[in-house]
Amino acid sequence: MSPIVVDALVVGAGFGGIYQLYSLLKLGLVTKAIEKAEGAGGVWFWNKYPGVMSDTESYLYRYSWDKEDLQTYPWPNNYLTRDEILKYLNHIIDKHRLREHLHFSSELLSAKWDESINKWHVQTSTGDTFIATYLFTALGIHNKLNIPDFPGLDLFRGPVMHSASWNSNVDITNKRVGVIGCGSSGIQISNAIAPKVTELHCFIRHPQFSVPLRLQPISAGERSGINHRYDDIWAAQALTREGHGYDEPETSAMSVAPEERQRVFERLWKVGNGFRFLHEGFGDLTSNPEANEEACKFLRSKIISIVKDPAKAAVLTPRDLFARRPPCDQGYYEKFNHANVFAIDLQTTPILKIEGKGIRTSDGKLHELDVIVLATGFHSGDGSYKSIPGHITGRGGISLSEHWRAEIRTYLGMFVSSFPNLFMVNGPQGSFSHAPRTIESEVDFLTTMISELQKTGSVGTVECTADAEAEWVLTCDDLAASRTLVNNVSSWLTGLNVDGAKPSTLFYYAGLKEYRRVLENVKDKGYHGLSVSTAECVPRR
Ligand code: NA7
Repeated sequence: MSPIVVDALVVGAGFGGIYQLYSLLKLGLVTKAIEKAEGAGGVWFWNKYPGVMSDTESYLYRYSWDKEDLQTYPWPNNYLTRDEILKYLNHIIDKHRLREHLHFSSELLSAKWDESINKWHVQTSTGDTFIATYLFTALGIHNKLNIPDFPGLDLFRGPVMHSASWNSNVDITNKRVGVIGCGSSGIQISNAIAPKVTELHCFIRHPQFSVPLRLQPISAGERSGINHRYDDIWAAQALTREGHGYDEPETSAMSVAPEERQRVFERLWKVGNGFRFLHEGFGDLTSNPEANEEACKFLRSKIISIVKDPAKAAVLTPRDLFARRPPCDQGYYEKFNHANVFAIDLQTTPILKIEGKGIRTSDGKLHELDVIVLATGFHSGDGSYKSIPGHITGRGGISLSEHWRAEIRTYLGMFVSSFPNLFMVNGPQGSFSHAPRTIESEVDFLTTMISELQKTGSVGTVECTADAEAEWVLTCDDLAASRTLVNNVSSWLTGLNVDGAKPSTLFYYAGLKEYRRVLENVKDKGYHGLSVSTAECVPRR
């Protein structure tokens, strides 16, 4: 098969890939996108487990640039289910005639930078070879599954499913189900399946603080109000840190009287949403351990008041800070008031092995099961890149996995030194903020950059300098240490959800407003930190 020659190849058809494809086509570049899955949606395509849904407000969980669509596209509730998100993304694809440029069921097998012609050679699982001037990877951060090395896992006689490879043909009704893990996925799954199963065994290593989601319908009046304010909403969002549509006061939790603190926490608990709980009441719950501990005390008391059995409540009550990515639920803790729902403390009794009939913990007990669910998360961040079978290989034949052997290193979360014309959308060390808007900020930056470089008519390659990359890593490390508590706990935010992993900084934690300011600044300074060579003309079309 002769190679497919394109200006740009986009990998991935989630929020990032779809918008990047749209933007490059609008620029007039010959662009194709490949996607491993048979449909669009990225992480939402793969995660089809019971109870899966978003915890970002529906009116914000969409693209800001399609003004007409913002007015007309329906969303019935304040939060979206997975199916609603997939429907929305497919609607965007069709509305903007992107489908003809998308190759589904086409996995990126390898990408090699060819220094002789300054192009990427990309091989896919369908046997296609692409020759691309620009390679945009929108691989997502929760792509490579984390399957812990439990001894005997293959000996289990029933189905074993990871949360992101849920098998809808497995009927869990009236079955004894074990769920290992209690992050967002484990909590949503446990909550959704508890009423259907005979027994639910939740294997919990580090319990998490879950705040009710408070799913509710949006009335026609509320929708109309949002429609009228949409431009202002997006403008205001871009000036916030988290970008989730709520106020972000600076007030320290420790600066108010304990009664006032309690009143605020109580209000936030009633409003719902973990991110909102962490940011809408006080400005320092995610950075000041003392303030965070006050939130923890409040949430621990909620867990204890909901879960009637003190032994179960003890297993479900976190001992460490509220510094993981906050999960949300719809009655999770209440489910443990049912006699058939069990909480197993893996810190006291770790999993010893898995046997044909179930999971044996270190106290010798066999938890007999029909189905095992691994809600054990992902090799988040770099896992999506390191798991590419034939690697991404840059200058001098070095692979991205080798480049990141000691630590993840990027510039702005989009560029990697020695990897010319490789642009990551929503890559590691991008901003930790509202995902669709963060993605839009990156895509807009990259597309403007390409557009400006194209105008010069003499662009060969663009890549970040090793210095810029090193400085960005330091910035990310400093921000994680000074503005967050993520280093105080083990979670996917530092890669420590994976057994034996080394901690690394996966995000830039100064927030959306600052991230957008930095990007603007880089652009205004003539793409500071990026080195542009004029080795070859990019063909104009
Ligand atoms: P998470 O949040 O990384 O949660 C993974 C869970 O799996 C967490 O409770 C882990 O416990 C647990 N885990 C991982 N390995 C083990 C082993 N070996 N033994 C026992 N328990 C284990 O993944 P999710 O899929 O829930 O959520 C990921 C993101 O997707 C989420 O934050 C949203 O952004 C969407 P641990 O805490 O490490 O003790």
